[in-house]
Amino acid sequence: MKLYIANQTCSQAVQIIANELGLEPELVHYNVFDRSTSNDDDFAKVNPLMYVPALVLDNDEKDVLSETIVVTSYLADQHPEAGLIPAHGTLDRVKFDQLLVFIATEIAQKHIPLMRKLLTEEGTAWTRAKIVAAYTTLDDRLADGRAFLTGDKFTVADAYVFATWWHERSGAHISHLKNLMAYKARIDALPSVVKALKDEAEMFASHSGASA
Ligand SMILES: N[C@@H](CCC(=O)N[C@@H](CS)C(=O)NCC(=O)O)C(=O)O
Repeated sequence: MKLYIANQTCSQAVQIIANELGLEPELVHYNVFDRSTSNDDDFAKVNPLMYVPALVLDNDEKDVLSETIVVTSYLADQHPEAGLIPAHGTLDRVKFDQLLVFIATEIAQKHIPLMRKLLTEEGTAWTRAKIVAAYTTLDDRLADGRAFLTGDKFTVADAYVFATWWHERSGAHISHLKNLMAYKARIDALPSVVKALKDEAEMFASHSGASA
């Protein structure tokens, strides 16, 4: 498999899940600013919307999967024994998918116009308040002492929250959410996360060096 990633973006979620599963996709770095790739692939042909993550499968069709929650869920579903996602067809899975869509729409995608400073003053305040409200619901979930969002097991949802931890860049203040902060520190220490950040930094450095 070939995984297209970009520096400090949601593609970290896929790297982390791949690491949890012991998979070793070939990593390709995509520079979101100059649109180059570390191996000179034309990224527009991989994903016409020019978004990472994009995962090229090893099947005959070389299918390309995009959408962070789809790519991470796909990998986790291929390895049910790892317990990174509940089984399809169960109420637990429906509730889990509900959480993933919530993270995608209420956190990840709400950060982006803030980070890019695209909003009016009123839009900025409104969007930041939505993000803080969303993180507060995650903090509430963790209030019963569970280690991760759905229990004591790290899952796809936790990888996604980690990969979209952009509140400092978007100016949303959440440091008062103590359960969430302790949870983030737990995720920081996971070997799958440490490896993802190291691999990402190496890819970014070598691609930046090559195009400088
Ligand atoms: N709907 C996509 C959006 C992914 C997305 O926003 N990717 C960002 C990085 S987190 C990106 O590739 N941005 C490049 C750009 O906007 O040019 C998903 O959920 O995976």
